[in-house]
Amino acid sequence: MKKLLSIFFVSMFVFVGCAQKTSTTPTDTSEKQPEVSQKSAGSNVVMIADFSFAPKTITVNSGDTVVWRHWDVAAHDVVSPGLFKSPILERGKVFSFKFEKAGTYEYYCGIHPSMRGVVVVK
Ligand SMILES: [Cu+2]
Repeated sequence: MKKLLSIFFVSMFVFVGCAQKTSTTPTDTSEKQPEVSQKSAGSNVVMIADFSFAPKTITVNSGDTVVWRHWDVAAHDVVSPGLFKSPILERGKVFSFKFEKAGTYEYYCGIHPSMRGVVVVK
């Protein structure tokens, strides 16, 4: 009799375990990117990922704002000596700078100086 009872409890346990498996929790569906959503085409966005800037060279018009969007596991910043220095950025953070004058502006990551990029302003 005792054996029969224990079989009953085991089968109950298995049943409950299976029932819990079927309930799924809804995942995060928000893919909004509010910081740059007001930008028309997003063509002035430089992605920071895999220890590099992409695109490496971006060409914009004078008066345009360039947005760096960090999407890497490691923290990075964006430094152009004499022009700007971003705070240290982590995944999901953005930094923007408005380029008023035409020219070629080189920049790099202050943490990993081998990470380099160029902004060409027409
Ligand atoms: Cu870096």
